[in-house]
Amino acid sequence: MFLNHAALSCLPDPVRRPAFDPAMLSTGIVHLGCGNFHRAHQAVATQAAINAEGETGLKWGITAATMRRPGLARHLRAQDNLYTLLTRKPQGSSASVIGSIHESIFAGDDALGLPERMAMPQTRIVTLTVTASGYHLTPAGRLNPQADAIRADLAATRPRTAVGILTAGLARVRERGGAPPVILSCDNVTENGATLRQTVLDFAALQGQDALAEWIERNVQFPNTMVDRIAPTTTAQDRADAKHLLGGLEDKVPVSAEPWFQWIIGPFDGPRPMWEAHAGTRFVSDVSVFERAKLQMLNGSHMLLGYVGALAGLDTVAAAMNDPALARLTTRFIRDEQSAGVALSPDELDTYTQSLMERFRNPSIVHEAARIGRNGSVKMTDRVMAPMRANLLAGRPAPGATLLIAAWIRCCALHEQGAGMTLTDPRLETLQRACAATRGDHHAQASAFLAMQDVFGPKLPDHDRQVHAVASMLHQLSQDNVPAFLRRLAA
Ligand code: CS2
Repeated sequence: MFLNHAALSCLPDPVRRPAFDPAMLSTGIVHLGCGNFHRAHQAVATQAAINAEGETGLKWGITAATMRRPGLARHLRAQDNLYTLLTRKPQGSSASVIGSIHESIFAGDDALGLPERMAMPQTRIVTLTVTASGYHLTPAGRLNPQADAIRADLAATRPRTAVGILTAGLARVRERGGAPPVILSCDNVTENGATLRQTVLDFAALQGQDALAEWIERNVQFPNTMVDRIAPTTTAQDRADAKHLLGGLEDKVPVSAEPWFQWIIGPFDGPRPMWEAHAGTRFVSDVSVFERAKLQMLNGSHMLLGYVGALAGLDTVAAAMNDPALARLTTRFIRDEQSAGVALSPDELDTYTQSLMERFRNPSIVHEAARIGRNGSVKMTDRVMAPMRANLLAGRPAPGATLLIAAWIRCCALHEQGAGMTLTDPRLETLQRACAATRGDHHAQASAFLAMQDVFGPKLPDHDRQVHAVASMLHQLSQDNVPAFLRRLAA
C-alpha cells in the first residue's frame, strides 16, 4: 500500500499528520523549484500555518513545480502529493506526513504554464528555491545577459528560467489589472529578495519592457529572507525508514532533515499563511545579520568540509567532522574567519559556532560532500570571498579560506583528470580549461583561478602573496597524505 489520502487514517499513532483534510486545499502559493529543501522547509511551515488557522488556512495550499525532475512530480501526484518528513536527531528519527502541497507539476510539461498560474487571482505568494545558480548573476548581483539560459529565455515564448517565468507572470498580472503576488526568494543568495527583484527588472529591461519594469518597481514586493535547514539527498535508507515508521506504507519520495529550522522573513505586506506557527519562523525588519551569519558561517564552512573532506577521503559532513584535525580547522574557520562582518556579540558568535558544530556532527544526517561541492564557482563570492577580503583588509590572516580555495582548485583539477568528486558547475568548461592549461604547475593554477574575477571578485589585497599561499596549500593537498597534512595544519 502507498501513502495517499485514503491511507492517512491508518497511520501509526506516533506519526504526525496534517490536522486538516488535504483534499480540501486550494492554491494560494505557487512554488518554483520543488526539491528536498522546499519540502523540508516552506511546505512544513505552511502545514503548521494551515493547522493553526483551521478552515481559513485551506486557501494556502501550494502548487509546487519541479524545474528539473519530472519523476518527483509524478511520484508526488501518485501519492496525492503527500510525503514523509523524517526528522533525524542524533538519537533517532521521527516521521511526519506533510500535506500542504495541493498540486505537483513539472514545469516542462505543464499545459497551463507557470506564468499563467502566477497570474491567477488566488495566487497571493510565489516562493522560490532554485539555488544560487538559478539566478544567473554577475558578481555585482545583476542578471547576466550572457548566460545561455537567459539568452534563450529572452527570446522564448515559454520561459524556463525563474527570472523569465516571474517576468512573464507579472506581465500577465499587469495586463489583467490584478494585484501582484508577493515574490519570496528562499535561496541562499545575499539579499535574496532585492537581488531577485533586480534580475526581474533587468530581464524586463532587456526585453524592452520598460513600462513593465516600472510597474514591477512600484507594485511588487520581494522581501528578503534567510532560510536554514539541512536536508540531504533522499537515500534508499530514507525510503526504508519511512516505510517502517509509516507501519508498512510505501513512500517513494520521503525527505530527511535535521531538527533545526529557521526562516527569517523581512517586511511582508499582504495576505499570507501564519508561518510563525512553526517554531523558528520570524518576521523581522532587517534580515541582513541573520543572512550574513548563515551564508558565511554555515554555508561557507560547509564548502570547507565538503572540498577538504573529499580530498581526505571523508565523503559526508559528519565523517569530516569526526576527523579531529578537520573539525578543529573548521571551528577556527567559522569562529575566527567566517564571522567577519557579522554584527553579533562575541558570545552570540560563540553560541552560533557551537550550534553549527553540533549540527554538522549529527550522525543521522548523511550529507554528501559531493552535493555541497556543486556549483562552487557560484557560491564562492558571497560565502567565502566576502569574509576573506574583510579579514585581509583588516590585516587578519585567512588560512581557512586559503585552504578552502586550494581544495576547490584541487577538486577541479582531479575532476579534469577524471578522478575525485564529480563536479557540476555552470563554469565547468572554463574551470577545466584552466586546469588543463596549468596541469602540474600549482602556482600557475592558483594564479589562473584567482584571476577569474567573476568567481573571486577583484584582486585581493596583497594579491601575489595570496596566490602564493593558495599555491603552497594546493601543493600539499596534491601529495598523497592529505589527512597527515591536515593534522599538521591543525596542530
Ligand atoms: C549547503 C546548503 O549545499 C550547500 O550549499 O551549504 O544546502 C545548506 O545545507 C543549507 O543552506 C542549510 O540551510
